Amino acid sequence: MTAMRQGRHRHGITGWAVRFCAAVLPLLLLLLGPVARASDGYSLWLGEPAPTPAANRIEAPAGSSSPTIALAVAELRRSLPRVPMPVRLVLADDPALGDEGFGLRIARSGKGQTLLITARRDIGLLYGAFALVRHVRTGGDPGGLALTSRPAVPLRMLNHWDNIDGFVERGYAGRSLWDWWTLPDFVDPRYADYARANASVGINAIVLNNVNASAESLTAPYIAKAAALADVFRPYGIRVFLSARFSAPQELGGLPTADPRNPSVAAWWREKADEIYRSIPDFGGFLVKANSEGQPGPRDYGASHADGANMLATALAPHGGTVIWRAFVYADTDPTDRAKQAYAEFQPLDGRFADNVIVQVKNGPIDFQPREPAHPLFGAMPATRLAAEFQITKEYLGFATHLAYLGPLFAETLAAPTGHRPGQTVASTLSAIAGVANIGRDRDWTGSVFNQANWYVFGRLAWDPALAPEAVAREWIVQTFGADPAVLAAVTPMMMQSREAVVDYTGPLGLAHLFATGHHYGPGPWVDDLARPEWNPVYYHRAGPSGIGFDRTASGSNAIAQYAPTIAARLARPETTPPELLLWFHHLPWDFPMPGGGTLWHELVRRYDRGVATVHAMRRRWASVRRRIDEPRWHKTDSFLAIQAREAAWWRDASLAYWMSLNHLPLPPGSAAPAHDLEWYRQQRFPHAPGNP
Ligand code: BDP
Repeated sequence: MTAMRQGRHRHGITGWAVRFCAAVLPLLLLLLGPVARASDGYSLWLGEPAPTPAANRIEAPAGSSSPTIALAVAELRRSLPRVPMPVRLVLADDPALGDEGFGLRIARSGKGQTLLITARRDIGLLYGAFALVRHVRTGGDPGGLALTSRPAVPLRMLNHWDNIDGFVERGYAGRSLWDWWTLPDFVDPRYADYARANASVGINAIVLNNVNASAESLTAPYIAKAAALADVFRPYGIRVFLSARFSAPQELGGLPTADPRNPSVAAWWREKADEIYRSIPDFGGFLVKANSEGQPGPRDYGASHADGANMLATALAPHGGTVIWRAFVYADTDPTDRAKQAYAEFQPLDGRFADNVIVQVKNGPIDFQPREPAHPLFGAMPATRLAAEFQITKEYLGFATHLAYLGPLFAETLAAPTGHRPGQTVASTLSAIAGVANIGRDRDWTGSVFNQANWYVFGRLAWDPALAPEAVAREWIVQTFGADPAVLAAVTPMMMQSREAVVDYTGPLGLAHLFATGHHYGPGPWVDDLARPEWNPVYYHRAGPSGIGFDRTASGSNAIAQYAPTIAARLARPETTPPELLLWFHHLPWDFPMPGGGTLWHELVRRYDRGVATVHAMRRRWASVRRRIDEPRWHKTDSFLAIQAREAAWWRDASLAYWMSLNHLPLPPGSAAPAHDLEWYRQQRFPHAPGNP
């Protein structure tokens, strides 16, 4: 302010000219083109750097410097729109801010106002810088700022399912971002851009490799490659983890066993941990998928998951590392309901895991379906640290092509009451939140611009699970497409309705896992010939001439008994079960009367039709903003919505054709017949669908 005033006095005419241009130019630009600058999506929600650097005065903390502080200053210089006061970064020992939190406030003094970003540690200053930029870029008034913010959970992690050959399991955005071949010699500048995007939403941990891990990731050359990435990520507050194959002592160490109780196995892991920490002093630890879908694990030796996890935890403990042990287990040798198996195996181990073990539980009891009830383990292991695992990549929600904003899905689980303690939600039981990344080497990172919103909302909710998904959608829209109110008005409802649309056209009323085999692309509710019973969609829907749905009440698998009594009591009766989960918990006759007055069959059809109609509505809304969004992003999204409309109709038609072959009921009046007969849908083959290992 002071500098500007002096300038005006010294150069009277120029000053006027500058002020005139400053006032008129933005107006002119607005009139000239509602169409935003062409974007290939690379800059994500962070926006292109301002063409002329903003003239903000940024003051680094007196007497301290670090690479992280330098990044915070650089971020403010690059991205903060002009604010009418200097911005000062201050390190202050305020316990209210925690280790990663920050405060934003205005300090007034004789000389005027200063915008203060305060934090206890430099990473808090970087988070504060990103928060300030977000606040101003989304239209917030910097003058009224007075907030403190700290993350709800300490570990906010992305799990990459990236193989070392560059393939990404369930990845739909191209090859792996990590070029393992040229690492560590060539460090792609893109790695820093990736880290910056993560830091901007508070993600602070990255698992580099697939949970279906190759032991080779733990060899010296790959440790050196991981160390090069860790060096890039460190200033952004991000720690690197590796998925560890449980049988690595055999494969790499030549030991005859991987039994966790064998002293030479434990010694092998201790040495391996020491070796990793020599290269990556802040290594986060191991993520382990054990005894699940063919992966080796302690159960191979009659040892428990706790035995396996604790042995690794002992190896990491001297270095401050953590074991993230996945609870996603099910076995074909176990004839009980697959939805019950993780709880059955893990809940009895509560209290037996070491302090530096976190048990990572998928959001629902089956497998990342478009809708699942919350997993019964949340709240049921009070003496164990838990993580919730979400899938950001859309294996079951239309790959990269369907527009499905996952904020409502994430928030639904995080806000779900556990019933174990008054007021306890899933979010309040967590020590960590993990998301299976949707990121690859595509120029736009995630295969579509709208998939970027899922990366974004994952980070924002991991930081603060109480945020409303709609508010996060709005801030993402403004940062991604600009502040055009017409865009906000059209795109917000598109995003907010999109996940429910996918539920409607793939599996309404609590149906789940009806996907085609292997690649999970498209419908396959009729599949009944796979080796393991619980791989077959018919296992999940149990439809026949008289009804449909999985009875998980006391008369069936009694999975409901794994929930706290208050919740189990509600789920015990169809009348008190939320309609969205009806057929997840109940097997009901096709003519079961629904609350709205119609039959179950009619309600099912109505929802399939609603899903298809919502996608058409999304297309119309997108068409309405054609001239307001740059051509590359508008066009790609438009093409993808056309694919989604076609595939939504396919899902609806194939599913209805199949249900009708079982129940022989007519469609309700006004509902169109499927485009093809059932046989046609059954014959569709997609051997090259992406992401399939
Ligand atoms: C399933 C995926 C499979 C993963 C598995 C897991 O189909 O590719 O390996 O989850 O989470 O959803 O381990």
